[in-house]
Amino acid sequence: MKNISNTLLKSDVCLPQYDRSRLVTRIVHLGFGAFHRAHQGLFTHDMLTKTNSDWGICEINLFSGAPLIQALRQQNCLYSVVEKGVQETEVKIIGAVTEAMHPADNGIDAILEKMAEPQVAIVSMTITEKGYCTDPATGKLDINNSLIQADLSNPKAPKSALGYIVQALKLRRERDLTPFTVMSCDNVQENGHVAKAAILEFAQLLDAELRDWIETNVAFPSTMVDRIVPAATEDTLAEISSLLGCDDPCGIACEPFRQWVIEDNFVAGRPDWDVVGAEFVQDVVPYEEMKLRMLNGSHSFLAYLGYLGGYEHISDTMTDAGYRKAAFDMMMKAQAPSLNMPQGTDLESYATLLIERFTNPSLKHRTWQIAMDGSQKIPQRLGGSLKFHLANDSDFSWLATAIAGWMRYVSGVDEQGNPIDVRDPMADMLRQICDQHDHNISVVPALLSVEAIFPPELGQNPAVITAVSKAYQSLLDHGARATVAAL
Ligand code: NAI
Ligand code: CS2
Repeated sequence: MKNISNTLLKSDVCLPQYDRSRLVTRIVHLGFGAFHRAHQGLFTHDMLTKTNSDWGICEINLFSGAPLIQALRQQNCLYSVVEKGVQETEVKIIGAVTEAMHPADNGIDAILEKMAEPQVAIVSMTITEKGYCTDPATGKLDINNSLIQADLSNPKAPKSALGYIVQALKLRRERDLTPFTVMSCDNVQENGHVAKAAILEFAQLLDAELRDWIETNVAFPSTMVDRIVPAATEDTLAEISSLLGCDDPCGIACEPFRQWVIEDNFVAGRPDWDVVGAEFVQDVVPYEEMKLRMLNGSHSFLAYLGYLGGYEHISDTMTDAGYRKAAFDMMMKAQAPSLNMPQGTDLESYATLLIERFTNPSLKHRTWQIAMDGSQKIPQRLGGSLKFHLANDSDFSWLATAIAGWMRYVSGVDEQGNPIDVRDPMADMLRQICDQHDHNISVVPALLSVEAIFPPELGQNPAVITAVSKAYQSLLDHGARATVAAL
């Protein structure tokens, strides 16, 4: 079959300009999703182009995505990334991948053995917020999570990412091998600490000595990752085919912007991603908070209120002056004041650039996609700044409106009475609460009482209940567009 590895590609499409046979699998990545392909995959590819490094990546999907892994293997582990600016489009063929595996094809043991290979130095992850099996409000391991329950009763045949990592580390310890670094690249605040805490807690339930060995020997750097990479649609794949001259089911389109700030804490070496723009720092937390609150917080605001207002894509919301102003104000008035940034950080320029990025009409980033998994996202995107405003008695109406928008959204019915396809691990429970209150304002305190999302200091706070109720009532009375315009 004609594919990216055996076809003459269009003349302006470049194959990797380095000898791929020199690559060794030193990174095992869990989560060959849209984001990783356009971010870590591309950073590694660019680094391989510029240096003599031999760091290659074995791609693994643990759950869905088996066809993607099969397709990747069929095309010699090559795939394309299309960077779409407002005017220009650039196509790159990524050569950094050495292998691709899925438990459904390769079996669990083969994956564990891969992770336990002596030269593997980093296990990285983009497994979505819910992949950490933690309670979203506290960041602690949720031992009632069904994957965790399954892995505790059968640790040699894990299902969760945590289960795979702990079992692979166990094998390495038994074989007297060096451990690997666990590097989370998910939009989770202090993602390294969350991964570490969840892994240690899980290991403790299995084997306290193993837990101590992991704590002493494994590094869990936190990272701030940024690049807008919408899920590929049929249109995206058709456009990629026409740019390449052949199909690429693994192809992905994204914005030109990219940023990666990494805590420099690795136990078995690391690639020099800094030669291609990544930053290694001692403390990632300020960067993570800035990005999660200003970018992701306003993204969630635009996702819920945009969806309810009838806007399909983030770029569509930016054509509405009310949404555009509200998003900028949310960044500057609700989120920026809550941040503690290193001296010289210009948050206003950052916010202006974010609005520009959101406006890019070439990116078809669906409000529905960002609205997904709100129960996992809201605490880290809105919770910290909400605490700041409560302590300072300052205005948080943008945050309250975002929460009210989420509440209206998870009811599962839009402003025209049409069903909403709500995707969230807590969707059924949230829907039940909404149904009990039948779109009545009393749903606000009821949803604010869900402690996995809102800790009591926020959910039971009278100022929060009042502000969210006011915004919710406005959504009921006037709809999303008017509510946003009035902010
Ligand atoms: P995606 O839906 O394309 O990929 C999700 C990946 O996570 C898949 O590989 C899937 O196999 C894996 N996964 C899902 N549930 C899992 C679980 N319970 N355990 C282990 N693996 C699981 O999504 P995409 O766009 O790649 O985003 C993934 C994550 O990357 C996001 O949740 C976010 O944390 C982070 N991210 C995404 C950005 C974007 O613009 N798409 C930008 C910055 C970060
Ligand atoms: C988005 C993010 O899907 C979402 O929740 O807010 O994936 C966003 O596109 C990225 O974090 C940008 O770096």
